[in-house]
Amino acid sequence: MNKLPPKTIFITGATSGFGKATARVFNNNGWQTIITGRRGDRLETIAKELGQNCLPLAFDVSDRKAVEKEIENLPPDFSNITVLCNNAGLALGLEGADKANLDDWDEMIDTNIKGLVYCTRAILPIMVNNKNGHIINIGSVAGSYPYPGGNVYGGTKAFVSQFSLNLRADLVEKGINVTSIEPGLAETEFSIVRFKGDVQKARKVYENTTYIKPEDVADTIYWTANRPKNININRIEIMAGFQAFNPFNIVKS
Ligand code: NDP
Ligand code: 8X3
Repeated sequence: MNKLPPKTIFITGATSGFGKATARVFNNNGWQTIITGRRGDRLETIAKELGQNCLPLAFDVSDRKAVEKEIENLPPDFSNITVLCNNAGLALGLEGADKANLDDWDEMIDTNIKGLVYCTRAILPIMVNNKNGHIINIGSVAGSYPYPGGNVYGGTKAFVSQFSLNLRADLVEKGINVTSIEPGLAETEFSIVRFKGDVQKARKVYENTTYIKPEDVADTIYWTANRPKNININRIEIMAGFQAFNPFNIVKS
């Protein structure tokens, strides 16, 4: 009997955190794994660890032409993408809106919104042609619950959540599933990036608490990608066991 061809996942932001853990889970389960990010040296190291079923592609998701070129030039063995995991993203700064750096806002919008949209649009024709595929977008609890300093970061993640639902509305008749996975506090390089390399400040975020591990998110992505076709998981929100909601901030004079 002929064996089914291996499935292929395309993961953005696989040089660290959720993306790297996700690459490991899928690859260990026999999936062909396309790992992407800007740091090519890291991609090479991960590709060496994962072996021949892994294809590293170094590019910036916010560079529309680069995204289109990389996807147009996928080697035939890796071109039948089954799952696109739009994970690349970042928060920059935690200043209030009146003090925030506009360049940081631009970069978050360019990466978390435009990058995600570019990758989605470039890969969709492959899925539509195959009448099969699953887009798994990484949002955040910050897209549903505001917090001081979350401003544009939270806004970009609200976009991810709503864009995912609208994508699903467009793609339901084409056999393509769409899911938005929305985690809370997780220890990755996220806070080091947010605080521009200040490791001490980043470490404080995770002090004396229990947070989500990158492997927890990777397992959730793997579970989502392996549901039977008669269901679509629209949205999953995950918080750390010791994270919950704040009361409203009522300012009294
Ligand atoms: P990390 O900083 O550990 O990983 C972010 C990844 O995104 C890196 O691989 C980075 O690769 C990649 N990336 C960033 N900018 C670009 C770009 N312009 N082009 C290509 N790749 C890029 O953080 P996380 O793993 O935590 O973050 C992954 C996703 O999860 C993000 O979308 C984040 O917003 C979201 N999230 C994180 C939470 C957390 O608490 N950690 C909670 C909820 C959601 P490189 O620098 O090599 O380009
Ligand atoms: C990352 C989680 O709460 O730091 O998206 O914004 S949070």
